[in-house]
Amino acid sequence: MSVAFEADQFLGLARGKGPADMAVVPLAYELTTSYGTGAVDGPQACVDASAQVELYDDRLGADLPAGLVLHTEPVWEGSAPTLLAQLDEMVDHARPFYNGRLFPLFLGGEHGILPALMQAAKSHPVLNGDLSRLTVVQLDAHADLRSELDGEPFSHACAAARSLDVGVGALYQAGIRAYSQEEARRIESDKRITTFFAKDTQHPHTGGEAWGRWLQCLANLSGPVHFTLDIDGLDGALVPATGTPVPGGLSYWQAVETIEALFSNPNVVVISADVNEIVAQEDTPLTQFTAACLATKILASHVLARQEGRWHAANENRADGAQSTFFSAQKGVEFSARS
Ligand SMILES: [Mn+2]
Repeated sequence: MSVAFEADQFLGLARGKGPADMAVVPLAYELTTSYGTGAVDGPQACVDASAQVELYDDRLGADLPAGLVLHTEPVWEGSAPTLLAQLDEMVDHARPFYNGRLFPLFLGGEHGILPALMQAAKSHPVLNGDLSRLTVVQLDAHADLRSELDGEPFSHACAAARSLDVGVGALYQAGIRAYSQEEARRIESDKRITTFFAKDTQHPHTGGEAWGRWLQCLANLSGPVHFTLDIDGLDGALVPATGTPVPGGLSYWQAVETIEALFSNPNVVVISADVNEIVAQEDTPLTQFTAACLATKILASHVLARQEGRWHAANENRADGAQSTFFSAQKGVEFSARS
């Protein structure tokens, strides 16, 4: 069977017929980058690179989209004049993808997108306005737990801290190897945070044991999860164009193993994911292609979760209509209240 190739669609897939089951949502957002720039063009570069990714997934045993409908949203670009107003715009853009029927995969853009996505996730039927039920699983070189960077509390360097501030219940992070004293103290003191440091999981002799504990941690999770993959969690050699590439990071297969462990946990429903800090590399497409391969693994793992009955749980206890009043009342409050 020949399938029409569509250049602007993720994986080059033909536009699906009927309502979408999964959506790739590119967010061209870059306002607080502190080192290398270019994250604004990353999402489109990732969509372009995805045309070269194999559709076949070994765990799925089939080609994507494996009977489901994948929708690729046009690239979103914020137009509001301030950072906080752009985050509000992003919440409005992301919210429809949290209707409980779709699995959204957001492509960033700097990691500063995360608190906006969490704000939007509140309207997911399985959370029904209570973000404390949500766990965030993060792969990253940076803890992203600063109270502010360069005076900006919504900097990409604060993404995890602001997500906890808007109400996320628990945070599990791995790959962490660049963080401040303030962040080290917060990791020690905040009971919601569990951190696996790269110096332990990547240790040449004992790394395997530490990595095993991370996988065990993922296996013990339950309830709704958002997976946030900052590609700088990978070793800098794999993603040299990302804003702040850091040596000593995760291997590609550790990222794949994390995704597979999370999506195959029978007690977890992964309601959404994002792959962020993608920057278009010019001499070779390695950075954006690596991001596209992991984004594809996320989609394949979601399809498998549906096939094995781990997605219907997301639609139980649906409270139709509850989201509209909740958000019209909340709109803008958290993100305009700067301390
Ligand atoms: Mn980050």
